[in-house]
Amino acid sequence: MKKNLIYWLIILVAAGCNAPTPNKGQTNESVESTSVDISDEKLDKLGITNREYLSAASKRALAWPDIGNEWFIEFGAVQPLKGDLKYEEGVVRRDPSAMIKVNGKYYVWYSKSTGPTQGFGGDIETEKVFPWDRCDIWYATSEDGWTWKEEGMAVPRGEKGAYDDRSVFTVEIMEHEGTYYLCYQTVKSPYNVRVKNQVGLAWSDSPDGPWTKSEEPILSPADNGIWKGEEQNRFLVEKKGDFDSHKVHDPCIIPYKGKFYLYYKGEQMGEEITFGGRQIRHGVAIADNPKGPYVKSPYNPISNSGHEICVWPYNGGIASLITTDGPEKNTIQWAPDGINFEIMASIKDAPHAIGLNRASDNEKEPTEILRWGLTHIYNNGDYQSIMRFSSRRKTVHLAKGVKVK
Ligand code: AAL
Repeated sequence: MKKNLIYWLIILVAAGCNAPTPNKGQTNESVESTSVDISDEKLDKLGITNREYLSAASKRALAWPDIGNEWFIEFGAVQPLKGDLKYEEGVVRRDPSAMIKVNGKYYVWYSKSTGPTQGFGGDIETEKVFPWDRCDIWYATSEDGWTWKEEGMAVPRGEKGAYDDRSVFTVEIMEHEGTYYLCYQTVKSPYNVRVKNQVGLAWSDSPDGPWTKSEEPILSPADNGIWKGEEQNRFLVEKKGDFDSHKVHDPCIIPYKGKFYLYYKGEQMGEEITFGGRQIRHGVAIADNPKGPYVKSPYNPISNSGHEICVWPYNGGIASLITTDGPEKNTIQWAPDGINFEIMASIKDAPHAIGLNRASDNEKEPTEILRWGLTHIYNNGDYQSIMRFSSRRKTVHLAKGVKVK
């Protein structure tokens, strides 16, 4: 144990000494790492030739945690759905919620709108600025997860003047003690590029509704950013503010440790492109009751990358699929406490906007819940449809015809 600790200290110091110097002209004191206490087995596993000459990459590899391939998966090609949820020209169906199973039927909720997107160049009072603008929340049911029946609207946009009068979209479902909760994004008109996005909640004692909406949002962006000037430009700021100073998105509530953890994506005023792409991070807000009040964790942000929230309980902690944006995109992470996430696997081609299958046995193995579920694709710039994804664990890489016992 003690030897282990000394070994890690040496590795961390060695890795730290060789931290990159990103700017031209700056010098980096080159420290040779010699006599590093690493086992022969470890060197052999990592294929490192000479312990006296460790490259920066080898030092990083030596600092990796000793985990197996239990979290590593590969996604298959996405498949179209049948019935009412197959692609329909002129209709946007996107951002599916998780699926839950009630009385033998899968239920899913999603954002639905009609007509093309005009964008921000014209009259934002009358036009549609994004495919997710002017949406209501609809739902569908299925017996097998392939053929779906659209059942109707679940949650409409609010009355003129309400916080959700422009669009309600990107919904998630949670069932707790016989009550169903939908949490979703909201926008109030006018939908300009600086508009703040919030989170609303609706509840019902049946997945078929009727739904009661919260009178106020349950989550709002941090209000410590300052726009620069009056121009409609979301990149111009005096001060950026917290990671979620502009938008709180993709809400997903998980009952956890006797409380309710609302995971969400933050967008920041003055968002930049980093060396990993868009500056997108996740946060969590915690409540004693499903309806709130939700209090943002002081540890936020709890990711430095990612896009849509895709989280599930596993082995006493919370797992999270990190996609699309940031230096740690395309990883699966896990936090023993729901807050301090570490990378467990690095994957590729993760589907977007995943709707997990909450009816699956998520404790069977780390990624069991990702065996199949829902996602969306862009059929074109105007219209999106819901699709089905699948994944499999990969533990060996074999040529065609080769069999291993
Ligand atoms: C999605 C989500 C949110 C955004 C938009 C619709 O991928 O992150 O829902 O607002 O795109």
